[in-house]
Amino acid sequence: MGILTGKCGVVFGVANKRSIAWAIAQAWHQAGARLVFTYQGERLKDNVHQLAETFGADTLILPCDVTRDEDIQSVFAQAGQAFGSISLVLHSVAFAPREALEGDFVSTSREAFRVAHDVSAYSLVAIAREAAPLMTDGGSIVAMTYYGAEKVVPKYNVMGVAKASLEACTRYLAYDLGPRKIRVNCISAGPVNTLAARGIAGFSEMLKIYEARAPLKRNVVPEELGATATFLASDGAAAITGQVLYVDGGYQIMGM
Ligand code: NAD
Ligand code: 0WE
Repeated sequence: MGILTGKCGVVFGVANKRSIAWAIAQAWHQAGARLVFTYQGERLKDNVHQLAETFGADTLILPCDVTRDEDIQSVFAQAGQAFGSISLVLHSVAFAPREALEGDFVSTSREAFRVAHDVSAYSLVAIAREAAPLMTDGGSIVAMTYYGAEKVVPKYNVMGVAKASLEACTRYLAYDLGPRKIRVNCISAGPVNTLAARGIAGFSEMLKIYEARAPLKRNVVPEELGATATFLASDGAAAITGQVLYVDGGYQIMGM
């Protein structure tokens, strides 16, 4: 019996085997949860099927562009039919147009700002709204964030502003949904080499800087994000809501 036995959930944000969402889904599955997966579009369909079907050929795998309300509604309608009620949601989705992560923040276009906030922050609100009616016995919503929400990380730019919004959305959702025993928290991960991180100029230097400065003198590994997300999803975290938990080797505490 795992600590999530009897709990059902929906996972947003698996693109490939390196995705943080996949590490967390594996941990939730190993802890006994039953999961529905979503993928962004046709391009990722085969990838996500290959991964998710390792949990059983009958695993429900649904398309969902989180900028489309009708996609989100359809996912929860089908999850409701499959499971009756749910208690877990993982939000592990972010996007800003590439050019907005390259130049100066001051150059951010209105459109890049809008897209980054729509995909990376508003989507949590839309997902929570559709998930909540299915969380009849309470629930745990977990979203992924990054330190660039709190301090300036050069080139993280509009994503940092969108993550600040995501973290504020987490607190307001925690307030709204708390009376229904639905908890909403963020995990702030140190840098992890995923699709979203690859191709970011200087990413391997960033990994070295974390290794040198973090109290634990190393980077976080995806399994550790899985373990933290499993704790947040479990009844052991029943009194934790609206929080940002840093899983970063301690990097965030440093002043110099
Ligand atoms: P990833 O590329 O594997 O995951 C990002 C996911 O977002 C992909 O699955 C992609 O399909 C999805 N996505 C983007 N736009 C979407 C849309 N319109 N609709 C639906 N899905 C969409 O990379 P990752 O590093 O695993 O990122 C997952 C989360 O972790 C993100 O929120 C990211 O900001 C956060 N995070 C990553 C790091 C890191 O260093 N990799 C550190 C801290 C936080
Ligand atoms: O949240 C992220 C990255 C999210 C992301 C990545 C991309 C790359 C491809 C959002 N949008 C896009 N758009 C693309 O076109 N991280 C926490 C990883 C990350 O990204 C950085 C970082 C870190 C850390 C960008 C600059 C500086 C640091």
